Amino acid sequence: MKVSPNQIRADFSAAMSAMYREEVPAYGTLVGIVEQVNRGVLDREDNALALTPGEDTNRISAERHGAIRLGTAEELAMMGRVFAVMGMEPVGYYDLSVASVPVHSTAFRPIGRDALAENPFRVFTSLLRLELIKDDGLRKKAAATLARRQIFTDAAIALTEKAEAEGGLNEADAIRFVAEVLETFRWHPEACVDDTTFEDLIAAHRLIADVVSFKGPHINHLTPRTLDIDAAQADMVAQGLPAKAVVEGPPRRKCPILLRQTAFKALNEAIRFQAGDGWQEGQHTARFGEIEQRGVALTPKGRAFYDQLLAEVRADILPAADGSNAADYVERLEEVFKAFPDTWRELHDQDLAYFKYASGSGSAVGTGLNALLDAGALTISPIIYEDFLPVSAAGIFQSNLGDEARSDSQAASSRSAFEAALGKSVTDEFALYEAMQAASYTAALEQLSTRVA
Ligand code: OOG
Ligand code: NI
Repeated sequence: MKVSPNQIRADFSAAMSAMYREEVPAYGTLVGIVEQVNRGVLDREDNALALTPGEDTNRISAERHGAIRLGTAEELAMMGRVFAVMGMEPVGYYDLSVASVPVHSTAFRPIGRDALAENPFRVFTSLLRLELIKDDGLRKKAAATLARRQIFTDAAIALTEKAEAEGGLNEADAIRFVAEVLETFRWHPEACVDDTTFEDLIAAHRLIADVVSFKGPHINHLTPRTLDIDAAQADMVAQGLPAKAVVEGPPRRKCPILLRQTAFKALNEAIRFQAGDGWQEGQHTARFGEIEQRGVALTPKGRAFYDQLLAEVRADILPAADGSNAADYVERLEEVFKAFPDTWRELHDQDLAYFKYASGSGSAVGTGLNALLDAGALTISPIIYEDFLPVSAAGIFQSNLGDEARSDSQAASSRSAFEAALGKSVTDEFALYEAMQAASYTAALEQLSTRVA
């Protein structure tokens, strides 16, 4: 009997969470905060979030995303095959070079409605763009260092090949697969470059040093999903976690849209460089903690409106790294976003967001979608946004790279190069939400017509 990819993903997500709790104890504190806040929200009677009972609520306690940064095309292609065994496909293309971060990225995640409901684990996966290192010598050295490493265990590769050949894994192999793949994400304090090279890489970009200098692409954060990020952020501060100054993304609203995120800053960690026969001590900031609140997925029209309003805010005021203008930034954000409708019906009727339809208890009077919704014959609930936001991601990257403003590494977006490295194309996230909405509509109408008949 084969284990379902959904089950392997759930097991892997749980194993990763357990490992990261040991590696970064503050992550455990975050999980505790989020669990408590979520219980409070779910106990409230009003269900203002319009969560679909069961489907949206069951997954929350196990929901999280992680992030890794890979060094080469070969690493990305193999990672894609490993994730596929767990039912995770590349969705979306994120070009971070526009924010002076020398990577481009995708999110590996489940795509079907049932798969998401079972376990929505996702991994934001970045590929270093070595071509953005200006210094010839350093670029070659970085490439040579990366070419020497093997980030997957032999067994992880063999089991991935077996799953591909046989259409899945049996239980013993699935357990082994989870343990072997976990090794790729583990932290190793031993650098695989000397301290001078490390300093040169840091000078080129801290992110480049993080990717090139270690044995593998250590998981750099794991993010539980909270249903009230402002409450969770306040608890973070109260418990002494070094929280980021502002929450990234849209402001607080009655009907949450897209994604709001905040993080605590990366820890200073002891690392070691090989020096002669012994080791030399060093320091690195790599790993941090993050929480997120997810809202409704926006249509292309809604997303364009969101991007426009956010750009308007950021043209006026940019959040300072030290948090000194945080209150002003939030005030401006809230003011500008008043233009964005804040009821589920308006978001639906104006085609700004995606919804799941279900048949309701009202009797069907009249025809047409709006009449059916008005009568309560059809009901809507938000389709949760499962993806990421490039401006927010850039803010998260930067808050963990020492907040250096860099404007010297901009480069043209290169989606086709990314897909060539991956070995397949990335799925368009809008098409997925659209299909989910359409399927729910058809099913709800069918249910309604059998009831009327
Ligand atoms: C990834 C940052 C992006 C998010 O939640 O937007 C991200 C990284 O730092 O490698 O995880
Ligand atoms: Ni993240």
